[in-house]
Amino acid sequence: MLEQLEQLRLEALEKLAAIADGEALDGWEKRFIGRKGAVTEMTRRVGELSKDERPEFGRRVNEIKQALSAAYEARAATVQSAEMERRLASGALDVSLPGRPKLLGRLHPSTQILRDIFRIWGDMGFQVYRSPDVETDENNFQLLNIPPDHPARDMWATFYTTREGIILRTHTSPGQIRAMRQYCPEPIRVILPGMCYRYEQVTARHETQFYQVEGLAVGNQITMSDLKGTLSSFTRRLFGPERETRFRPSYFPFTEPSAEMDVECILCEGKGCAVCKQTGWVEILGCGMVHPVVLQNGGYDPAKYTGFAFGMGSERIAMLKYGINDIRYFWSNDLRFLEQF
Ligand code: FA5
Repeated sequence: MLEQLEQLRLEALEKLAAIADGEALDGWEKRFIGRKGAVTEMTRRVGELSKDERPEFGRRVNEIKQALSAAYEARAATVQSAEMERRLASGALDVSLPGRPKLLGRLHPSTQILRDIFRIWGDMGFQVYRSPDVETDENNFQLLNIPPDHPARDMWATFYTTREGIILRTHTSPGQIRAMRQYCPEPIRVILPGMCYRYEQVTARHETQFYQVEGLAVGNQITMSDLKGTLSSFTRRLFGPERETRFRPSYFPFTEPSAEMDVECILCEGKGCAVCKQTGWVEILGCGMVHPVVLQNGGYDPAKYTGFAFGMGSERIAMLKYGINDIRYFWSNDLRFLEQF
């Protein structure tokens, strides 16, 4: 038996010396020194020996088991470091290469200009009032003094939905009715920002969806000079005091009198170009004194209250402020454009 034991020791050491990977090493451990391994099996055979031979055999088995365990540990360390070196060599990492920069998101130019606009109106005491993109025909038109079949409806090419009387808002003006009905009879000073939708021919100045920022002030002594003064103060703060502006008489069914405000074209410095249709001016907003019918629809008595309202296109304003010559850039998702802001 002692001889068998010795042979087992030599065979185990010989096999161990030839092992080069972790998997073979595990197999070796199971085969020779594991719970069901050959050396453990030998200890169980001690009963086959005479009483005198047993102590000597037991001692020797233990010695061999310890020696093989130590040899196993040493081999495992060598195999592991060889494997690590192999892995490093195959997936070589050049630490001197520059890292990959993390791409940071940025605010869309439309969002940036909206925030500029909110800040200025906030400074002038106007709070933001949100109203929905999907509106009723009643709020978008009828309560704004535009009955069904009124020719003024042609001013807003409308996207209809499959639900009778439900449309995508063509302007932010329906928010005026919502704000008035919520705050009546309190005085109001709000801006109503939001996306508007029109079934229009897309050109350098017209998109089918664009932001508007509506404004509404209602009180008991508000006049047209308040409207002109407030809007002039806004454009001075946004574009700087040197930029020329002008009011032109206009027509909206929900304001009387009505006007439009133009800003001198920044792209051609007022000389005339494609963006300003060779006029030197770009229209940025419509405005006027809230029509008595609309005040009444909002719950205010037009004999006691007056108000002014305006609706500005914020992409048009961004075009003027940043010298952008085509509104189509805003929603075409071209990173070369977006990354400039
Ligand atoms: C209106 O929508 C009125 N609701 C504005 C108003 C509000 C008047 C309150 C009186 C009182 P208008 O259709 O002109 O008006 O649009 C207002 C502004 O929105 C325009 O001056 C322009 O800056 C912008 N705008 C209009 N249509 C487009 C379009 N297709 N693409 C981009 N901007 C547009």
